[in-house]
Amino acid sequence: MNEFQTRKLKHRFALLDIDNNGYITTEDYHKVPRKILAAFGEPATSERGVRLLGVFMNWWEALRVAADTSGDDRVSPEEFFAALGKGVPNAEVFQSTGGPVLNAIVDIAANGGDQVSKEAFGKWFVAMGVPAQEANDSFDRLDQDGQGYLTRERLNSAMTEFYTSDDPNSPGNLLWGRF
Ligand SMILES: [Ca+2]
Ligand SMILES: [Ca+2]
Repeated sequence: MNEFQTRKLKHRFALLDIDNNGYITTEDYHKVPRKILAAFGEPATSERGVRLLGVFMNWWEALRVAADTSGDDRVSPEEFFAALGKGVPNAEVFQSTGGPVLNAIVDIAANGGDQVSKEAFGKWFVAMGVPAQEANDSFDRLDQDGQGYLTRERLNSAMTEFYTSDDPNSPGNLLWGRF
């Protein structure tokens, strides 16, 4: 990994470790979707709520299988970097579970539509641990034509960029804020 990739994965790890105990565990993956549901006032028992909790658990399971080589049911920074630092094939594994997560969140954030407003984007990313100002700046970078909303497709391409691009200034690399 080059210096940029290392910084990026450290940043991503820190956000995924939402309870800040130094490891990514199932607890983090319990907390984040519940924070998102709370931000949007969506019940955990609604169809969308149940789906969100489910896709987060699938994501955790995929990450655990791919990264937890020590088998202690927690992913250390070293394990995370080893699993995701191998390049694009691993990024694709991560995306294959990230895609359903993105769709489940957009269904809530866009209230069944396809357009995520700046306010909704802010609620979403703040719930994931990004500072509010960083989330605002990230939205503005992604909304290149100033439409005031981001489509599912735009968000998906930004996420792909995050996991595959080495351009430090690409909007996708700054999706979760500056690092
Ligand atoms: Ca943690
Ligand atoms: Ca481990």
